Amino acid sequence: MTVAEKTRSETAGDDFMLDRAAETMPRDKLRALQLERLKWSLRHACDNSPFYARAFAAAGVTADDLKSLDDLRRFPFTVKTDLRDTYPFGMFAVSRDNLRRLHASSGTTGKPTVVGYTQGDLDRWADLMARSMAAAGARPGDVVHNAYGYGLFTGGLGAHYGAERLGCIVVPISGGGTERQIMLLQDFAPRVLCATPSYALNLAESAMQMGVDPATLSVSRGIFGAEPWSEEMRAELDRLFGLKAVDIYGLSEIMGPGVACECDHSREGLHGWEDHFIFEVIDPETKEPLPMGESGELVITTLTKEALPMVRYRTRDITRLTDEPCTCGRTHLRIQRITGRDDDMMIIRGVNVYPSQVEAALVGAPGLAPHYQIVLEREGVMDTMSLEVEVAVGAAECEDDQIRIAAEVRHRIKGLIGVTCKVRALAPGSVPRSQGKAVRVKDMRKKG
Ligand code: DLL
Repeated sequence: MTVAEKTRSETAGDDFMLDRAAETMPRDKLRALQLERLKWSLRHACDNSPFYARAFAAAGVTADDLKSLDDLRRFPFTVKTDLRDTYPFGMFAVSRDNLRRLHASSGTTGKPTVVGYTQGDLDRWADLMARSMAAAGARPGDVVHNAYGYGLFTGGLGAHYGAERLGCIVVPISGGGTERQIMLLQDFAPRVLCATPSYALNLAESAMQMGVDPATLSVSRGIFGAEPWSEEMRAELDRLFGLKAVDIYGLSEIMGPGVACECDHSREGLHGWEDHFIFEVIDPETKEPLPMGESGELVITTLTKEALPMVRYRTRDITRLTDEPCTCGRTHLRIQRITGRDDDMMIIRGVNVYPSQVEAALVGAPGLAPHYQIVLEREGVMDTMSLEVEVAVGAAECEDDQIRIAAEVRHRIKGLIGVTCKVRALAPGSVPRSQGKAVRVKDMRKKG
């Protein structure tokens, strides 16, 4: 399929919504619904989860203290270590016979965090994921190539059941086996590609190596998430595949993918589904809620979760919210692109740097392929950052060219981010390729 044919087969301009009444609900009605559901959720948490009964008692609040949405700020936060401390099922608010599924996130150290779902939770997740995919431009009848990993990770099954709920035809390919994926992308002609952005990039590159121009593949929507990515990476994926790349967000502690998703109308921030969640942004230091529009840590409260209600869960994700109306007509507030996690933030000679800023400076730079790794080391008491970047195929003929490109990148990073770092420009194919969530940072600080 040529890019021109693809564009003609587009559904651009239609205003399909899966649940128009919910998605365009006037904000005062939305807030009234939130209050009603929040009262239920706090009561359910307190009555059925010994963890929350203790946490509320320690904070000196009861579910009855919530009279308005503003009262939520009187309730305690929940953090990831609460799940670890109560491993595996200690925070659940339903009995075992009501559970239908478990997922878990691997975590870098020790035990994973385990989350559980009732049948009702699974149904609502599929509904919200279907709503998200429709907002991103998927339509009933579309073939969906689902390259999110299947298993304990919520990406694969989350997108799978959402796509089925929307009425799509799912190709449950999972991650890996990249050459086979290219064959199936050609043969099954999907309209929608679901993957992490880094794996989508890997797919595009592998296609080119197999002599297939990814822009000639049939995919016209990419539903990409599960890791931080930049506008520059979006532009690169749009260009390589000739598609519209749309950002989707979620986390297993809250549900999985589909907590928020961009619409393909504006692609300016992700609609957070406020009929099922309350979103706050707090200052991570003072823990005080910040006014709309200010940047800080995203905190999410679930309104309808049965098995694992979450009260004021600190996501560690850094973003800001906007309630300005969106061109698509949806009334739910928008979460701006997640710039990173506060635990991913690096402090390099006093400058705060997120990996996504480095990505924004590298992707699209002349002579570079969009693959990189950040290496953190310690010199004395200072953290230092060096970059391993990759030259584009044909961009460097000799070592001198690689040295010149490295110097240009160093200059660019200094100009755009304000930090000095060492840069190694490596030959094409040297940086490890992603199969799922990309490992952007090699932290050598603890190793010596
Ligand atoms: O990554 C769920 C998911 C699957 C989302 C597929 C989107 C698509 P976890 O493995 O629990 O769940 O990881 C959650 O990943 O707190 C963020 O730090 C990060 N993350 C997820 N989506 C985005 C995104 C899934 N769109 C953690 N942008 C979250 C930036 C994201 N970071």
